[in-house]
Formats: sequence, C-alpha cells, structure tokens
Amino acid sequence: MNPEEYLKQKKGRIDKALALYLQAENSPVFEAMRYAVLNGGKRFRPLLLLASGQNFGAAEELLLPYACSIELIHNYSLIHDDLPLMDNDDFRRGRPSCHKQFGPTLALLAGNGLLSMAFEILAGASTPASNHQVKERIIEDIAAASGPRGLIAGQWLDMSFKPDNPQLADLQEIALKKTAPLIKVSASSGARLGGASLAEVEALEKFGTFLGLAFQLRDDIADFNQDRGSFRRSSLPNMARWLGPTASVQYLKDLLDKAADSLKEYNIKSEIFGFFINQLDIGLK
Ligand code: GRG
Repeated sequence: MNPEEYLKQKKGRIDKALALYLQAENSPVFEAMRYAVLNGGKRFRPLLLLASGQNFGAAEELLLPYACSIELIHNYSLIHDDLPLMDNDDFRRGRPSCHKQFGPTLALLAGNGLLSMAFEILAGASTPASNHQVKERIIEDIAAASGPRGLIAGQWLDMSFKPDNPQLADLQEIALKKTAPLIKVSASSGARLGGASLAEVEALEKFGTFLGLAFQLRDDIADFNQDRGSFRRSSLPNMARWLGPTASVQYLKDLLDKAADSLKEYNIKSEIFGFFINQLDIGLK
C-alpha cells in the first residue's frame, strides 16, 4: 500500500474512533465537542502516532486510544485558541469556530470537556500488563506536553508577544512550546507502545520536535504570504515574517533535513515518515 492510501485508510479509522468516543451523550456540551472535532481536521498527530507505533510493530487497536486522545487535546486547544479572549478567530476548518456556533460559554466547556475526556480515554486504554509502565510514562508525557511547560506556556508566550523587537529565538521558543509538544509526543508515544528502545524513543522525540517546528514554520509561511500588509496579523508572532521569504524556505528545508537525520542516526526507516517530511516540503522546493 502506498503512503497516501495507508494514511487515507488510517484517517478513516481515526475519524470513526473519534466519532464513537464522542457519541456517548446528547447534551449541548457533547454537541459542541462533536461540532469541533468531527469536521475534517487533517488528523496529523494521530496519524503520526499510528505510523510511529506500527513502524515498531504495535497493533492498531493498542494505538488508537492514544492517537485519539492527542487529537482531542489538539481540538481543545483550537477551540480555546479561537475564543475572543485568545486569538479571536471566527472561522476554523472553513466554518464558524465553536464559539461562533455555540457561544463562548459552551465553547469553553467543550474545550475543557475534550481535555478531561482525553485523559479518561488514556487511563482506560486497555494495555497488556507488560506495557503498564509504558502507559504510565505516555500519560505523563502527554500531560506534560499539554501542560504549563508545554502548550499552555506556548499559548501564554504567544498571547503576550510584543511585536516591537522580536528575536528569532523568541519565535522559535513559542513554536517549540505551542506546536511541537503534541507532535513530539505523538511520535514518541507510538514508538514506546511498539517497544522501541530508549535510544529509538529519543530519536523519535528529536524527529517530532524538528517536525513540529517545521509544521509551525510552514503555517507561518502560509500566513505571511496570505496576510502581507494586514496590520492585525503583522502583530502576531511569525517566523516567516522575521526571516523573509527566501530564508524561511531555507530554514524549513534545514528543519526537515534535521528531522530526517534524527531517524537516520538510529537507522529508523519509514516510508510514512518520509512522506510526512515531503508533504511539508511540497511547493517550496
Ligand atoms: C492551550 C488554548 C491553548 C492553546 C495552545 C495549539 C495552540 C496553542 C493553538 C492553536 C492555534 C495554532 C495556530 C497553533 C499552531 C499550530 C497549528 C498550525 C495548528 C493547526 O493544526 P493543524 O494544521 O489543524 O493540524 P487541523 O485543522 O488539521 O487539525
């Protein structure tokens, strides 16, 4: 099966599993949760987790609860990021953002609900006894990635960003905390569940971190190209604006090379990882 077919098939499985987790109840909070999650996200993080796990021989059923939990946390962060008191975005994935559809109170609660539910799913994930320590470690990693040293810290740095005299290191730090942690933990958790060695897990962490930075830079390049001249957008942290068009494309290539090198160092070969790297590079050659 080629990578495109593989990812399409896996995305179908992830979407189905997410719908099952969220179908439980008919309450306004669940309706807002379903609206936010079941609306065509790319599912990049859960796909990365599945690819990483399967690369080390883990079964899909073992991986799916972990993959879905990370996707729920990602969706909570998007709902909260769109709120008027955060980034104030009216649209998400081509339709009204959760608070535009349901109001800020339900959107806030839907985000909270997704975050808590992610940990409910993680704690309840059926895992062979031999993997209990791995499960504990993954829950700790996911909590740290989404917590006040990860996503929350990144969001605060983003919100309190002063555009007067930013340094590239400040912008990198925001991306390292806001965007990279969930991507890194997706790559490492799959590997852990597949029984990878500590060195291999470290390689996957490195790979995930470079991929996460590249992911944010790619988004920044797209935003920069779209929003040149817009005053509001120019006050937001953006590595492409700081670097300029040529240097940002070069930096993206460097990050993707480093991502690939992290795997080579430990002789980790995966067609799917290669495909992710190429996808982030596409159109910028
Ligand atoms: C804790 C409130 C809070 C926020 C955390 C992740 C985050 C910080 C904010 C989300 C907004 C944002 C632009 C993040 C940068 C990363 C990024 C490009 C997210 C979009 O992810 P995709 O492209 O989205 O995977 P889909 O829609 O495919 O899921």
